[in-house]
Amino acid sequence: MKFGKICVLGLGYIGLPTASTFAKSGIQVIGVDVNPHVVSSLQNGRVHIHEPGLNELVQDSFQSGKFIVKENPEKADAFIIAVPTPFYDDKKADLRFVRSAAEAIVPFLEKGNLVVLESTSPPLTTRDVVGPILEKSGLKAGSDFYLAYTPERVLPGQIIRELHENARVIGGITPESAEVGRDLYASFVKGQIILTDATTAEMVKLMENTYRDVNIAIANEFSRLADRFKIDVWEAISIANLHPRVKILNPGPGVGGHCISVDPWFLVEAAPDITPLIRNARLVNDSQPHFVVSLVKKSLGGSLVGKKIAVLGLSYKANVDDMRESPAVEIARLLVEEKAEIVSYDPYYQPIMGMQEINPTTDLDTALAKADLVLLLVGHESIVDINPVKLSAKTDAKLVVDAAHVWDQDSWGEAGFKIIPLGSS
Ligand code: SAJ
Repeated sequence: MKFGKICVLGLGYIGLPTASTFAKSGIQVIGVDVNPHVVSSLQNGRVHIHEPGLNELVQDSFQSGKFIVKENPEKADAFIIAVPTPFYDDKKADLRFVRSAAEAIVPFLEKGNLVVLESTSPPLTTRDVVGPILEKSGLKAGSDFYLAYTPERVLPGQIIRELHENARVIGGITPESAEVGRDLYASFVKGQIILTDATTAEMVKLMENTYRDVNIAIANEFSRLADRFKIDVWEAISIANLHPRVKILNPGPGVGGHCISVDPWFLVEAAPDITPLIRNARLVNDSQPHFVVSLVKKSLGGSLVGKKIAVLGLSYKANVDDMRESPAVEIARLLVEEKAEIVSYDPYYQPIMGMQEINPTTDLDTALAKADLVLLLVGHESIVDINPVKLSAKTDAKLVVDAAHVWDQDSWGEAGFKIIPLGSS
C-alpha cells in the first residue's frame, strides 16, 4: 500500500522523531498534540525536546513543507498513536492518553486506513482497547481498516540512528494489518522488519525492558552482597562476565526513566499471580537509592545531620537531560530528609525543572565549595572527564562515594581523594 499522508498523534520523545523521520522520507505528515504549548512552540520552529540531531531533522522537515503541526487530526491514509502510557500511584497502567487519541481518530477514519499504536502498552491493548474505540466509526477492525502495534525500541540519546537501524517488530490484529504496517515503516527502517500478531508485539516490548530490569536488579543485589562480604563487586562481575554464557549488567543508584522502571509493572498488573520475579526485581531496583544513602551514611560515620554533600548528576542516566523517575533525584531527596546539607549539580539542569528542595545548580564550583563528601551518581561525560588535581583545589572534601563507578581509584587517590565505589566498600 502507498501512503501519501499520515497523522502522528503525540509529539513527545518518540512521536516527534518518528513524525519528522517519516516527513524526511517524503510522506506528508500532520503532527498532532493535545498540549497547546507543544503545538505553538513547534509551529514557531522551537523543538521542546533535547535529543541529538532532532532539532536539525525537525527544521529540515518543516522547511520541506512535509511536516505540519496542528491541534487536531484530519483525514489521512494512516494514523500513528505515540502518546505516553504512564502509571497511576498503584502501578496500574494509565491508558487515558491512548484512549483519547483513539477517540480523536474516530471521526476521520475511513475504509482502507491503517492505524498503528506505538505506545508501550499492557498485553491485549491494541485488540481489546484501541480496536473497539475505533470501531465506533462503524468500520470493522481488520476488515474495513488495518490495525497494528509496533513498539518503539530506541535508546534516548541515540533515537534518530536507532529509529533507522533497529529491527522493527510489527504485529497486526490480522496478517494483512501487519503487512500494511510494514509498507509504511519500510519507508525509513533499514533494520529487519519482523511481522507477527499484535499481542506478541506488545509482549516483545515489555519482555525486553523487563529482562533488562531483572538483570539490573540482580547486579544491584550483588552490590549489596559485595558490601556485606567486603569484596569489590566490579571485579567479581568482570571476572564472571568472562564466562561465555554470563552477562551481568552494572549495579548503580537505581533504575529510572520512563521505560524500564515502568514497563514491568504492566506485566505484573496483567497477571499478578504468575509474576513474582518481575515484581520483586522492581522492588529491588526501587530500593537501591536507600542502599546508596546507607553507604553515604556509613562513609560519614553514621549520621548525615548537618553533613555537607555535593551531589553530582541528577538525570536518570548519563548524557541525557531527563530527570523524570530519576534515582539520583530520589537519593538527593532522601539525603535532605536525613538533614544533610546538599547542593545538587547537573550540567543539564534547567530552572523549569524546579526541585528547589534539593538545591540544584549547573555550577560545579558552587556544589563543591563547602562539601564534606562528593556523591557521584551519574556518569555524564563532563563529570567523568573532571581532572582530580584541578578538583582538589576547589574543595576540602576528600571523600567520594562513586555510585556510577566512573572515577579511577588510583588517579583520584594520587590527587588525595578516597574513592568509595558502590559495591566495594
Ligand atoms: N542501568 C543500570 N545498570 C545498567 C544499565 C542501566 O543501573 O547496567 C539504569 C540506568 O542508569 C537507568 C535505567 O537503568 O537509570 C534505564 O536505562 P537504560 O539505558 O537501560 O534504558 P532506557 O530506559 O533509557 O531505554 C530502554 C531501552 N531498552 C532496552 O535497552 C531493553 C530502549 O531500547 C527502549 O526503547 C526504552 O527503554 C523504551 O522506550 O522502552
